[in-house]
Amino acid sequence: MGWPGYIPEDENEEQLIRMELAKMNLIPVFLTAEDLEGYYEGFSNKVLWPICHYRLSYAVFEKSYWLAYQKVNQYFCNIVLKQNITSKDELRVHDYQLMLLPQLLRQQRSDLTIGYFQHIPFPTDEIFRCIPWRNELLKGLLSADLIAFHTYHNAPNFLNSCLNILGLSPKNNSVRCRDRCVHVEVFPMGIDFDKFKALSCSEVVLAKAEVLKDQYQKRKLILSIDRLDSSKGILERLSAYESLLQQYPELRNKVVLYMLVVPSRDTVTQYKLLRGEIDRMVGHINAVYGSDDWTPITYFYNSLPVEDLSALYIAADICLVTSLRDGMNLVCKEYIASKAQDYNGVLILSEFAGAAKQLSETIQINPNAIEDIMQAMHFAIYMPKLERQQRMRSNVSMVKKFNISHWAKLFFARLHEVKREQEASASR
Ligand code: GDG
Repeated sequence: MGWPGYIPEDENEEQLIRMELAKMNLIPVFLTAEDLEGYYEGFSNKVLWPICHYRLSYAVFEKSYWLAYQKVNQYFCNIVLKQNITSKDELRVHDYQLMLLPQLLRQQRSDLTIGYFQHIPFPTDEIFRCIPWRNELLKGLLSADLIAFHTYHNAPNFLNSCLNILGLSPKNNSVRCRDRCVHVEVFPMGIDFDKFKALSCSEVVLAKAEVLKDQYQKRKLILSIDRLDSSKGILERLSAYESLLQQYPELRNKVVLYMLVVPSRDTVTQYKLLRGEIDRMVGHINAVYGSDDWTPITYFYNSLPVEDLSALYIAADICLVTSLRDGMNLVCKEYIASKAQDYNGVLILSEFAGAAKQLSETIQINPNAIEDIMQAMHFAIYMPKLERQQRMRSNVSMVKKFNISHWAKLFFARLHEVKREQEASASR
């Protein structure tokens, strides 16, 4: 169940969407433009997203956003409960847009098994407590049986918020809330490794990758792919690339930064401003350093079919991820899976992306240190082939092993187990 990402024009269209999604066993939750403004653009993206990504100054604590967030969470709850759910079913609530949903469901149905997975970071309690409605949000989550995050430090951050905001003392990795024990654990998400590996062997994709390689000839191709978002460190990346061209003029005409920025939330003012700033910096770098036969940055602001994405992964010599904060970052894992044939690629990865905790054989950088990103690019460009392949081999085996099915299996099995423990303790 989820918002289909679209507002139907009329009831006929709504019905059509409903029927199409039903074929895939999906149920749409339709939202109005007003809901989206207050709930999605407002509370989700102007309060929770910046707070969870440590961008306190971007947060707008507007009461109307909070009201819309409560209303839409209640609306989701109503639709979930209409589905004839039995106590054998398990509900898995995904992400920060639905933090109140576990409690709303629990109030109606004490028998349900509810897991919550947060895809973005959970900040320290000192940041989280800035939200005027922090108590309600924490209580909303604490009706789940299992609360899960991508990486280790998020769990203690959440438990510290329970302690310092609600006064609930954690015990190991759990916290007692009323009569229930809520487990707070970590399940790093993976990707569909086989899908990206298979794509990278397909004829269509290989042909597209050849076209790209021809287009850029022997130049080193540095790739970045992310949604338009200040948390992705796009401006920092551009500054570092400019420093590279300044400090190492011999690299001019020998490298290209291929930057794909996928449109996202660009009706939100901060995102609009970011987009303008990216346009300005790209224009500046291309104008100052470019020449008749070389454009330093190829920049697209759109989204591509997955085959094109895969061709970019294959063609790229280096993948550059500069997130200032990132729950996990799947792009870097997709890049690695696409290198499972020849292991010929280098990943530069922000230490603030969850993936950095798993991928030790990457060049890790502090994305706020422009000089470090620049030196990492220089190092990656000249890394000998043997070292590139050794590092990539190790990264490939991590991404292959901890893939999406592995994640799902662990998370779902643990949710089962937690529920059984709770039932056992209730019957004692
Ligand atoms: C959130 C968290 C966490 C991108 N451009 C295109 C396209 N994509 C796909 C990528 C990748 C996904 O979008 C982006 O995933 P990320 O993980 O990199 O980032 P977020 O969107 O911010 O995701 C993040 C994630 O949730 C999962 O828990 O890792 O930390 O912020 O799969 O391939 N796909 C296609 N065309 C594009 O142009 N087809």
